[in-house]
Amino acid sequence: MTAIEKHPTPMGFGRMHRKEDVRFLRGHGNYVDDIVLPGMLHGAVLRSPHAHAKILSVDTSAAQAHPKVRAVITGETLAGLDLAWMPTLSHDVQAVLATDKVRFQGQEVAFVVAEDRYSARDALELIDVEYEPLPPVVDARHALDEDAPVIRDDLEGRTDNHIFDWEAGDRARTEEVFAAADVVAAADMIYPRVHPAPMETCGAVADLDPVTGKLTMYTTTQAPHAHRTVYALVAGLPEHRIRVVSPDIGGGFGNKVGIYPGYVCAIVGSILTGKPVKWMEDRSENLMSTSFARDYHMHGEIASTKDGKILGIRVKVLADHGAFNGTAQPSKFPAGFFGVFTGSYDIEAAHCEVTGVYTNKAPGGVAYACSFRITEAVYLVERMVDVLAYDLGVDPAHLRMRNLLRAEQFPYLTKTGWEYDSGDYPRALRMAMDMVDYDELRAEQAQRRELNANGESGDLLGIGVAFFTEAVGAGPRKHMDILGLGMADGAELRVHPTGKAVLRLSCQSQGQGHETTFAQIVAEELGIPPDDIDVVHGDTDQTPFGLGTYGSRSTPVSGAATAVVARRVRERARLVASAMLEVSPDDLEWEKGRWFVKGDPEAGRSIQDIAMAAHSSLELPEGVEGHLDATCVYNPPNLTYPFGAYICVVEVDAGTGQVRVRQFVAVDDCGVRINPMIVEGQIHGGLAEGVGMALMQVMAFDEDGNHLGGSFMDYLLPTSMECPSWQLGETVTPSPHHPIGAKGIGESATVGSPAAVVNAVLDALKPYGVRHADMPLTPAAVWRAMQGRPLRP
Ligand code: PCD
Repeated sequence: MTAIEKHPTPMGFGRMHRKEDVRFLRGHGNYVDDIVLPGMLHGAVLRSPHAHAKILSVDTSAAQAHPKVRAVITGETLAGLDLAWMPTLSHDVQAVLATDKVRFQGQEVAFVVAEDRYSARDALELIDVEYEPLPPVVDARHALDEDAPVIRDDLEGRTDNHIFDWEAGDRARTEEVFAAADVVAAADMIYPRVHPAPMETCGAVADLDPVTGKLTMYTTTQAPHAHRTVYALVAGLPEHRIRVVSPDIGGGFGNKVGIYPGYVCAIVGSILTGKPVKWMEDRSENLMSTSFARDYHMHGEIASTKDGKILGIRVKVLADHGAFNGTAQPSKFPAGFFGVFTGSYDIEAAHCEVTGVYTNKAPGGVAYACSFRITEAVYLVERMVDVLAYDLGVDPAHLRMRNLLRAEQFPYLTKTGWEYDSGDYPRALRMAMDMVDYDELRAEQAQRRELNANGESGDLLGIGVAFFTEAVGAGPRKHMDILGLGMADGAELRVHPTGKAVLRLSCQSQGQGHETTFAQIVAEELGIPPDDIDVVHGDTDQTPFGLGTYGSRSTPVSGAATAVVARRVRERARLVASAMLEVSPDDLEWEKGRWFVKGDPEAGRSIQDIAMAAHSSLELPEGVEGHLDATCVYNPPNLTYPFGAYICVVEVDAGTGQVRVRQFVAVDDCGVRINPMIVEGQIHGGLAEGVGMALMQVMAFDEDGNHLGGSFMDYLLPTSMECPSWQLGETVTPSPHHPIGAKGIGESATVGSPAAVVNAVLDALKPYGVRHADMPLTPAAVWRAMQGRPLRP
């Protein structure tokens, strides 16, 4: 069934058109840039042209004299307010506006507030900054060189660019396993710096009411409550006088998790002028200064027996964190959840080491469609398995099938300490292989290779397989926090007298369709039609506290909170129904939408009737105060572990290196699906992102640290032209610890697909003896990889 067909609205889970699309499709969405307040002023940021330079002086007098300028803010101004530096999400500090040095090209140096956006931008050109350029550190591999310039001399006692060392697994045991193995395959690979690049850039309207002292912050944030608490802690503003409103968001993908200097400047601008101040990034500012993702240099090794039983995996990573350590992940995980690099395989030992370094690049390290570095981990292990298959001369799908965890091994404790909750991996891989007709494809490939070798065809055929396990739904609060805030989330459900309901959530949709799916969870639990349930999010004055949406945690955490809260309402409804029917609550039985007397199905009351009675003069039973409303804070007992098997088929033009994705089969298992149509849409989007990263995206820099991808002319987004018609399959292995058995899905396809595409391209190049090549596999990169190599049939 395609999304265009009309689905009848289900009373619970099932395909249902998105409620929010009524406004989106008619152009009635309300984004931050749509917000216009009386007397509102506009801010613009002056950015550094240098990657690394000392600031000698900043002269703002000409800008101040501009007739439409109301304020010019510099690092000095902020230093006076103790706001020149702000904490990052990784216990570092980041300059809001530079005072001493600039540390990456595009860094924020000054902020102009003017009557209109154009004047603000014009006035930026009137600011005169004198810089003394310093040598930059551009290549992370030289960040720890003896003579490397020290980037963070603002930090006391700093003599190098080292940030952290982190390890996981058992080094000694891994060494033993490797020493005894028949085969060890090694490879170096880079997961390049990429960018979430949401359609809507980041921005804010800061409105500090000079009379009440209340700050209202309309902003593009995936985590409104966390932002509010951080503003309170950093700026010393009373938290109850801060309201963060996240209106409609045009895509987040991790880009809207952090707090950016522009937001803080907009707040200071509003304090100084007494007016609301809007600041919206343009595309180049978004690509150059806000959160990048990945940038991992990885050395992987995989050990196996000579007949292909994988024994161990070890990895060394050099992580480029840019000029400020601003990665977004739970505090105890400096390399995010990279620890899941053992992937989906049954192995004996594993070990990894990650070293983080500063370079003169933008800060970030966000979980771009990736639950905290899982994309890097999955890419590593899935490339390593293919490298092993190459060295052993065996089929990569068969090698995977032989080593995948088996259904009876769940719950499975990995060698690095993750407890995978549930899965049946071989079933998913078998389904994907059946869907592409794997043996048939390999036969076609053999024929094609013959033609290639005889010079009768220049089209190479490649088949790429990838299997992934993700860890999403962070997380159990005793292990996971961000800046000390435990990663639980809340839900509140109010049922009005007439049986209509409003659900208030701490998580925040950026396009995922929460207004629909979360209403469907309540509908499933209570039998109230989804159209009768309003979902409210994105306003800290109206919703319960929680850490927000990223790492595909909404369904695992807030989705669970929603199911629990609906069950609490159901239990209260049972007590009210027992009073209405004059029977003991124990004699009542639930069927979707009503309580009825056991053995007498006619004697029942609908949830709507019960809601009215709960607000009426009916004598309520002991312990029921009235109303049916309930709240819940959900502290997940574990993460959820969605998984999938992907097979990609590509054709590569041997003359030009151009890659065409001919076919892509994706079998995903995210447990119980609330809305299969939305789930499929999530997968389609993620697969497209994977094609983008594998074939065309990298945030490149020249040797002076100049950013080479500051627009969509250079930083390419995949379109339908580069994507095939996706073929999806599904298996359903419910999460045993989640109230409705659901696992997250939002990031699965972005996590799993890059390896499938790269494996396919390298499979096509196999006759040339190409064992590995780094993303992005642009025509130039593919062509370069083939050069000078003889074609072997
Ligand atoms: N679901 C269902 N079922 C299941 C699961 C799920 O139905 N089983 C659905 C839900 O409900 C929603 C969706 O689906 O609606 C999704 O989900 P999840 O998985 O839970 O997720 P969330 O949390 O909600 O979200 C988040 C994600 C992320 S994270 C990202 S990147 C991306 C995704 O999401 N982003 C985005 N997707 C999307 N889409 C759109 N449209 N937009 C956007 O922006 Mo990060 O960390 O932030 O990087």
